[in-house]
Amino acid sequence: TFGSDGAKAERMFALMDGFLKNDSISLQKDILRHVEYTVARSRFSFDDFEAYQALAHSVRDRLIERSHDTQLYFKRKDPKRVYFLSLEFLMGRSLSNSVINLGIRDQYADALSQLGFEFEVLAEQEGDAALGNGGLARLSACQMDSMATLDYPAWGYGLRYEYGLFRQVILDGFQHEQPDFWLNFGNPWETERVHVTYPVKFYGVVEEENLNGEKRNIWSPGEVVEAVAYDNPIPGYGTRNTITLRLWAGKPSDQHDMEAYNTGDYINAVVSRQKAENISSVLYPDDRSFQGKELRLKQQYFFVSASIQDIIRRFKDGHGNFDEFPEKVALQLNDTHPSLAIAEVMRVLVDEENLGWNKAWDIACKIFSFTIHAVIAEGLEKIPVDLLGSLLPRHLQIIYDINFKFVEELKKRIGLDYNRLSRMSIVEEGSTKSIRMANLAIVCSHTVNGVSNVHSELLKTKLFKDFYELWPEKFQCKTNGVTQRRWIVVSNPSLCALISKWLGTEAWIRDVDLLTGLREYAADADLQQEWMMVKKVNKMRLAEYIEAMSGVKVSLDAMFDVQTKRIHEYKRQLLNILGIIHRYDCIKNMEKSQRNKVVPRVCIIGGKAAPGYEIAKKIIKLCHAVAEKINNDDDVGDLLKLVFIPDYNVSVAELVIPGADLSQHLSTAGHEASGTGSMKFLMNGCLLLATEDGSTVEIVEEIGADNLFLFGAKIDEVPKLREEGSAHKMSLQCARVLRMVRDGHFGFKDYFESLCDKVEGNDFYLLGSDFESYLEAQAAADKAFADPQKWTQMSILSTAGSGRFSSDRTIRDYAEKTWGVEPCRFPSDG
Ligand code: Z15
Repeated sequence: TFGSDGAKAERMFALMDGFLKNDSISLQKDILRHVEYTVARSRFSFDDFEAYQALAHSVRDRLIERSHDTQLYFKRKDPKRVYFLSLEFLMGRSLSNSVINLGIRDQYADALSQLGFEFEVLAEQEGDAALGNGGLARLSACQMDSMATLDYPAWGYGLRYEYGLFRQVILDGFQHEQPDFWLNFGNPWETERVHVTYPVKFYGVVEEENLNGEKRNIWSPGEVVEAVAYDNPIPGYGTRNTITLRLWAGKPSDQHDMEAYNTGDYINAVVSRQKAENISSVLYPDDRSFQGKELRLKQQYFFVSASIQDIIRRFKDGHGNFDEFPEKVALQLNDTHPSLAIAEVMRVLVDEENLGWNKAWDIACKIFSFTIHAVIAEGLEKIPVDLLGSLLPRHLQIIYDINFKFVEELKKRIGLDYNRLSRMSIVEEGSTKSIRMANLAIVCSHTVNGVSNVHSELLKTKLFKDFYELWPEKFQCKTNGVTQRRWIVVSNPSLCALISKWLGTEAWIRDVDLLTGLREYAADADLQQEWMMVKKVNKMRLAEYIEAMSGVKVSLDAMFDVQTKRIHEYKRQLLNILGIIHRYDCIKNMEKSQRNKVVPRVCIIGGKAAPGYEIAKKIIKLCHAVAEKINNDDDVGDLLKLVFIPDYNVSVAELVIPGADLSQHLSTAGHEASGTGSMKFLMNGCLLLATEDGSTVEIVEEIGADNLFLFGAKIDEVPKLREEGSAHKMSLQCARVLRMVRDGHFGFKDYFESLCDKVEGNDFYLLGSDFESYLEAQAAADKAFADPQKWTQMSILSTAGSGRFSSDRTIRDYAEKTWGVEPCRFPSDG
C-alpha cells in the first residue's frame, strides 16, 4: 500500500517507538521533556502554570495519537459521518476531562505527586474555553463528548473566536464586561492545520453567462478571506475513539485585495489584510436575541462555507458520484445560526459541480436536519434581504429560487390561502424585507426537532403549526441531556466513587441507566450517611470559594440554595430575589424565640447578563443591594445569607453544582425550551424547586412529583392569566416586598423602579401571580430539609432518576432516528 514509497515508510515505522506509554516513569519523562523543550524552561525551575502547560502537552500527545488512529480507521471503514454545525461550543477546561476519558487520571496523579505536584492544583491553572453563551453552547459540548464515547463517526464544526464570552466583573454591584482573550498564553489542546485552509468569498456581483447555450451564474466576489482549521481532539470514555472539533479562524488571503497593492497603496493594503482576522475575533454575547449585524452574518457564512468545502473535499476523496452523498453525509444544524449551509450546499452543487437544480435540491433535502432551541417567534433569526444581498448576492438568489419553488409546490398542496402562504414563505415581506432562516431550515431539512417533549409539542401546535400540518413526519423530539462524564466524574469525584462503590461497578459512566440501581438503597442508613458526607465535603469547597470571592462566611448547616444560569426576565431571578426579601422580612418580624425554627439558608445566585440587556443588569444590581443589607444584619446572622457568584462559567459550575442542596428553575411556564442546568443538579443529588416547564416535566416523570418542589402556573394556564391582567392576582406578600424595594429599603430606589413597574404593570412573566405558590414550594423545601433522612433519600432518588438526562441517550436517539449513522469503533480499547 505504500507503493514506491514502501522503503521510506518502513524506515519511518522502524524509527517510531510505538505507542506512548502511560506508566509513571514514562509520564514523568514526557512531562519533563515538555517542560524543557516545549515550554522551554529548565526542569529544575518551573512554576505551576508551566507545569500545567507541560502536563497538558503530554496529554495532547496522547490525544493526537488516538485522533490519528481514529481518523485512519474511519477512512478505511468509510462509514456515513455526521457533521455537527454550531456557532457556539462551551467546552470549559480540557485537562481533567481528557485524562479521565483516556483512563489515565490516577497514573498522572501518581506521576505528578512523585515530582512534587498535585494534579488538582495544576488543573486549576487552566482557563475556560468559553466559545459560547449558555445552554445551547454547553449542550454542543456535552453532545461532542457523547458522540466520541458512543463511537460515532462525527465531527464538530465551529468558529475559533479569539475572544470568548466576556468576563463578568462586579463593581459596586454592577456588572462590567471584560474581554476574554483566552489564547493569550497559547492553547495546548488545539493543532493548527496549516494546509487545511479554504478561501471564503464575500460581496461582489453575480453575472449570468451563456456557456455553450447553458445559462450559468458566475459570482465574482469583492473580498476573499482564508479559513484555517484548528483541530481540537475530543476523546471518548472507555474507547480509543477520539473525534475532532474543527474550529475555523480567519486569515488574510493572498487574493484578499489585489487591487490595493497594484495601486501602490501598500500600507493601507497591509492594514486591510488585518481585517480578515476580525471575522473570527469575537463571540456575540447575546443569548437568544438576534440583531441583524453584518459581522455576525459574516461569521455564520464564514464557518459554514469552510465546513462545507471541507466536507465535500473529504467526500470526493474516495467517491466520484454525488448520488452517494446522502449515504455518507449527515449535517446537523444547531439552531438556525448555521442554516446558510443550505444555500451554500446548493451553490456548490449547482454552480461548481454542475449537478443541475433538481438533483442538487434532492441531495440537500436528504442531508440536513435541524434542531430548534427557540420558544417564541421573536427569537427566530431574520436576515434583512439588503444585508444578505450585499454580502452574499448569489446565496440570496438561491434562497429566492428555493422559496419560489417551495411556494409553487405549496399552492398545489394547500391552494391559494394567501395568509398561510405568506406565513410559511421563507421571504418575509414588510417594511424590511427579510429571510426567515427557520423557515429555510425547515423546508430543506428531513427532520426538525425540539429539545424537550413540551417544547416539541409547542413547535407543532404553535410556532410551526403550518409546517407541521404540511409535513407531520418531519417533526421529532430529542430531549436534551448532559454528559455524566463531566458533570459527575470530573466535577464530583467523591460522589462518583460513592456511586461506583454502591453499584459495585463503574459501568454507569458509559451506561448511565445503571444509576437506577441506587433506588434500592435510597433508604439505606449507611448509604445515606456516606451520601451526606459527600455533600458536606462539596459544600465545604463551595463555602471556601464563596468566602474568597465575596468575603461572606456561610454556615455548612444551612441549605445551599442555588440559581445559576444566564440572567433573563423569563428565568425569573427577580422572583428568587423577591422571595429572599420576603424571607428576610419574615425573620425580621418574628419573635426572637421563634427564630430557632427557621431553616438556615445560603442563597446563591450567579449568571451573566447580555451587555445591552438593561433589565437583566438591574436584576444583578438588585441582588447585590439586597445581599448587602441582609448579610450585614446581625438580627439575621446565619439564618439567611445571599451571595452573588461573579463570572459564572463552566468551571465555576463544576464547583457550584456538586455543593448545592437545592436548585431553582423558575422560568415562566412555556418559556424554557428545555433547560439543562437542572439535569446537572439532578445528577449531583440536588433537589429541584421548579416550574413545570421544559425538561422539568420529564424529570417529574422520572423521579416522581414528591421528590422535588413544583410550583406556579402550568403552561396552558399562562395565556389566561395574562389576559386577566395583574391587578387582582398579585398577592399581598408580593406587593409588600415590592413596596420595600420602592421605598429604598435596599437603596437605589429610582434605579429599581422600572423593575417594580414591570411586575406591578402588565407582569408579563407572571411573578405576581406565581408568588404565593412559590413561597409554598419554598416552605415545603424548608420542611423537607429539616428532616435529613427524608432529604437525603430524595437526593439519592434524584441522582438515581437522572439517567434519562444523559446526552448519551440524546445522541443515540439522533444517530438512530435522525442521522442514520452507526458506531465505528477503533478495535482495541488501549
Ligand atoms: C440558548 O442557549 C437556548 C435557546 C436559544 O434559542 C438560544 Cl439562541 C440560546 C437554550 C434554551 O433556552 C434552553 O432552554 C435549552 O436547554 C438550551 O438552549 C439547549 O437546548
